Amino acid sequence: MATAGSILGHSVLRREDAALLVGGRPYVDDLEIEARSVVFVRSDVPHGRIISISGGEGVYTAEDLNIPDMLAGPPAPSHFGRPALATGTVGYVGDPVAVVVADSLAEARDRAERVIVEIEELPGISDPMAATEVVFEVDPIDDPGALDDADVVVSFRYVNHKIAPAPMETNGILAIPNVDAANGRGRLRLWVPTQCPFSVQQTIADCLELDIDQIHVVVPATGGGFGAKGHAYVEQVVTAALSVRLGEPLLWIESRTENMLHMGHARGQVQDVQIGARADGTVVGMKWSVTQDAGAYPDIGAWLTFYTKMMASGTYRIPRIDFRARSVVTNTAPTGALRGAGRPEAAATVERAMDLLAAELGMDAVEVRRRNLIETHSDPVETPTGAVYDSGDYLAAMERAVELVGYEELRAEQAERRRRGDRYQLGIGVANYIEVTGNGPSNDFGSVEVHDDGAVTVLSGVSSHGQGHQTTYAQIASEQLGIGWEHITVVQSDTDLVPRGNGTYGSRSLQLGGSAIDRAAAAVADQARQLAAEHLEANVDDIAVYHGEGLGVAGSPDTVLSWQRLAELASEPLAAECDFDQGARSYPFGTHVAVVEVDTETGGVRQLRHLCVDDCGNVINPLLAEGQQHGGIAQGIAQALWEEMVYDAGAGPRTTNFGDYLIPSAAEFCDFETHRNNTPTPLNPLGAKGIGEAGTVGATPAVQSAVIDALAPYGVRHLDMPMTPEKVWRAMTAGGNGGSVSAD
Ligand code: MCN
Repeated sequence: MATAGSILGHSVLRREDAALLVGGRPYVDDLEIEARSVVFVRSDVPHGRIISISGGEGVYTAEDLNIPDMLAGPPAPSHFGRPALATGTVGYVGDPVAVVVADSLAEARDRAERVIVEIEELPGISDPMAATEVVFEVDPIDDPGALDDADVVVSFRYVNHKIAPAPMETNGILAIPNVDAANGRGRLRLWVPTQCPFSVQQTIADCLELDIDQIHVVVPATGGGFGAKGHAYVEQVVTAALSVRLGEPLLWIESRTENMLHMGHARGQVQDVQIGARADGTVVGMKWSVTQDAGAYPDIGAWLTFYTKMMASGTYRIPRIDFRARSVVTNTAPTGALRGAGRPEAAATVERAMDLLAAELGMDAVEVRRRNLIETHSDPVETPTGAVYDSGDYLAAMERAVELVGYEELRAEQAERRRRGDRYQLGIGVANYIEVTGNGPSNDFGSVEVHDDGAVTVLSGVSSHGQGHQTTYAQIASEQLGIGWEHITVVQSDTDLVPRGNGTYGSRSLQLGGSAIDRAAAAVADQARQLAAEHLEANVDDIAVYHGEGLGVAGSPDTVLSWQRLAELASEPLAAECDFDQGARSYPFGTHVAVVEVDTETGGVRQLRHLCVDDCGNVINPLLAEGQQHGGIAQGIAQALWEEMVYDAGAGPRTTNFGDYLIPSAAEFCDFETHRNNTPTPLNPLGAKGIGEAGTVGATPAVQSAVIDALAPYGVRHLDMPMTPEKVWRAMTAGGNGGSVSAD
């Protein structure tokens, strides 16, 4: 990507970090604005009928507030919705039932504890396979004969268990009203840690029946979202509504336990899958029957099976696929989006299928993959589930990964350890993945303006919450204008300062938001070129950008006009905006290899290596891209080995804090060996695909595969995640499968 003298492709240090480290950019709970506190009274039973709620000073119920049902927001189907506060019934532990306002957080908590909610308990369901209420079904692909040409068919059940987003900063909102409750005029200012300020603005305007321009959303520093802060939460709507009603600033900050109970959990799929192949390992087809746990109210997660279907053939030439998926209601927290959102659920299963097939045919796991990978392509390729892969070189990623990791040597060491009956058995897992990025609307907003002093302001419709957009977007504008990135201010995350945008999720921000800035900056550079040509009486084609100086005739540095001078000469501001529309999604891909050691006496798993070759096309900032690889890998490994949101059979939650829910620290991981290949996408001017979710899609199946591989001598072919020492030990000592696999 980088040309000589280009700033693109360079690891510019994150300019946002200094302020974050010294508290220069506050989080919502640190804003020094006087506000009363809001605390929610929540259901402590999984399912039941509300008989009564004791009121009292500062206590409000659904009846008092009368807020319309909240929609999960696009792209979820329009019939998805939930009441802001429970009405009639409660659906899960943590379901907000009433809200309390008091002068301090301590007082609000005390009062909330004194509210008596009488509930007649109903049976709670946590097992999606026992649930009967279906809220969504993807359009099925009916191909009953998908496996007809197979010599061998492997059938298995894959459980992709629920995990919690667990961002470091819990949820919250600060609402400052300046609205006349009598006539509804005025404005409401909201500080919300969110990925999507414009969608929060829209939802709150709808629920409060205010005009959209009466709502001003500002996103303060946000301590991670991971997909879960992609839409407004009921507590944010209620707090906003109450602040208008009471005419005073209100602050709601969630506790860690509330966050664990309430913030959209993820994955939660049970998949019954069959893969069929010829005796030489060539796959002929797959059949999928998916049950998605939607939780108590259908939210984004109920709809994400759409992506699982789209990605159901992975990186492979699978000519026939039969697919159906239904989303069912249980008495658990609503299922939401979490890093990967629907795609890890496909990749993990396709990779498991490849491993099971290899085991069934007695083939090497890499060899069976090699035989089935889609050929290198720079033109789009359509899969049987309707995904249109933009560009890819899957074999190159896999061959590079196995080469770098020393696959053959590792297999030899594994054989040696097996031969000598080593207490520590080696496991090697290789997983190819492909995922879809640039999700949601295929467009986003960017603008560039050069001021009189030659400084530049860039506006962006996406909203960074850890990804480092301040840095990459300055690089992109700098590249086009030749103005040092330190003179470029990037503004986002404020609905008053930025006219429109769709937010940050689905690894869309660079390819859509970044391309919008690239195009807007190119337009400004053109304006300046034109102006310089007129002023210098030169041909516009002869005008060149002099980095750090301005524009002048190519080869004649003494003609250079500084940006200040150009701004002075311009009759209109040097400015442009762009709603860049990519028109299609992009498909980054890669290969992850995990090497683990299983202690056969304890079942403990030790990671020895984790290596990846990710391909997200051109990279603007390798430092940031690598940071994303690291974060994603950590979350991906954590799902395979530790994290699980556990509910008991009656839907009582068991993992409600970081004592029970095993969120890892950096100390738990081996070093990550991150590599990248570069297959640019033709879809945008940067040639860039997303990297934000690569790790959660690729790392999980590699680690799962590695642990199962270590257990092969014990007759284990499959084991459900998370692969805790107890589960590993039981599978090993039982001498069989920790899950359900059969072949015919
Ligand atoms: N980048 C790059 N070259 C590429 C692709 C990306 O230099 N070819 C850079 C981008 O400029 C950006 C970063 O890498 O600074 C991520 O870009 P992108 O892949 O476009 O992803 P988004 O910015 O849209 O971020 C969303 C993605 C998602 S969907 C989740 S979930 C996630 C993630 O990012 N949540 C995160 N990473 C996170 N990182 C942090 N710290 N916190 C979260 O909540």
